[in-house]
Amino acid sequence: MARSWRNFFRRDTDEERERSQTVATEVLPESTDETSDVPTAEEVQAAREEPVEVEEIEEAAPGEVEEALPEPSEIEDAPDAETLVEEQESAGWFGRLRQGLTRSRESFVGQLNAAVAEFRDVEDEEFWEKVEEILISSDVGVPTTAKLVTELEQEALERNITSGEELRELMISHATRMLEGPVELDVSHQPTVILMVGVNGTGKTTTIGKLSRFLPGTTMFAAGDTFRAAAIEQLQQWGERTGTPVVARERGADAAAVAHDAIQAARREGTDVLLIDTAGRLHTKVNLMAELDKVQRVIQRQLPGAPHEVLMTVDATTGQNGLRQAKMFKEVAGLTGIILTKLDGTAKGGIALAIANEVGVPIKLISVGEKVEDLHPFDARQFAEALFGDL
Ligand SMILES: Nc1nc2c(ncn2[C@@H]2O[C@H](COP(=O)(O)OP(=O)(O)OP(=O)(O)O)[C@@H](O)[C@H]2O)c(=O)[nH]1
Ligand SMILES: [Mg+2]
Repeated sequence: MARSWRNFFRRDTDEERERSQTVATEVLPESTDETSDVPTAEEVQAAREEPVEVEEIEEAAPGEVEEALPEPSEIEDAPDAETLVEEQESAGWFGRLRQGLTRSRESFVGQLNAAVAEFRDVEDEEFWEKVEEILISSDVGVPTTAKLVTELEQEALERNITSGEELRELMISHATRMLEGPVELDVSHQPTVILMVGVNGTGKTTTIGKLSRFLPGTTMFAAGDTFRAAAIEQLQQWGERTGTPVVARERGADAAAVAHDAIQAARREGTDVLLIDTAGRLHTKVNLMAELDKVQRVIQRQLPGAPHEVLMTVDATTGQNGLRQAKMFKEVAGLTGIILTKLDGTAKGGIALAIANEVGVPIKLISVGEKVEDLHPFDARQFAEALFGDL
């Protein structure tokens, strides 16, 4: 089944999962020595209930957070999530995706088409060199291209493929396999905390705004980018547009303190999903990473198990640079997913393959434009078809 918003959010609660795990453990053999150190469910629960200390963070003065929280405004003309999903699907997401990938398809797929049209013989080394060249020039990158071409060549040889059409189908299935990953977004917690990270200008704030339109239940934003001028206002505008309350402090405030306030507010208000924005740039990269680390620690201490998702926006137009950034953020921030943005602005959509193959974090969402409906759950097969399919 193609990935859509309807099967994108995982909503089963901790309780439901625990119940299914209990059933599973009942059939397990008696515990062995290695497992005897594992705490019992009661011990885990007791540990969870211990008061959590947050030393670095000053508590917000009474009323301070409330003041910062505007009442969700009525959003006229804005359809609810269900209607929005229906509109996006009925308008044909695949068409929009193909449209978004036009530049990529026109450049490298055009070249690939020409090469494949001439394909006759699997043992034609020149043909494979040409394919390699095309893939590398569209940012698939050297290691990923080598892997893909080796696999393709091997299977084409085994199956004695002689037609360009069969070869294209093979390319689509190999690319699909490479792009596939656990795509679902875990929104089963109360509140679920999603931390948005990434280099400046890659689309963090915009994606928070867009994503909130599709999320089930109630949402809240936290303006954790306290560094860039106008970053707080930008998120507040999204808050107004989407009817979402925004927790913010003044510019220059401690980002971890904002996250702390926001978790308190989300708990108090019974919010389903809290989306935390972060800075993409600080004075130095070391500062940025230290800040992200502190934000994460404060979140974890306040809400064990959170953040439940750490999503990184990667700007597809930055190509191999984006790939390097993703590897770095994975080390520091422990990513759970990548959101590949601005695919409409590049002729090098092949970067998706490099990211999927080399970073080891699934691409969960893609964006092919600035509008809300340009954001969509990532579907490996659909993407490979849109990229390699006939022009
Ligand atoms: N064409 C196109 N533009 C996009 C897409 N996603 C985001 N943008 C634009 O990219 C610009 C930067 O987006 P932001 O959301 O402000 O990026 P950011 O990561 O929050 O940037 P900083 O706050 O500076 O760290 C905005 O003008 C967005 O509208 C996309 O998929 N396609
Ligand atoms: Mg931003």
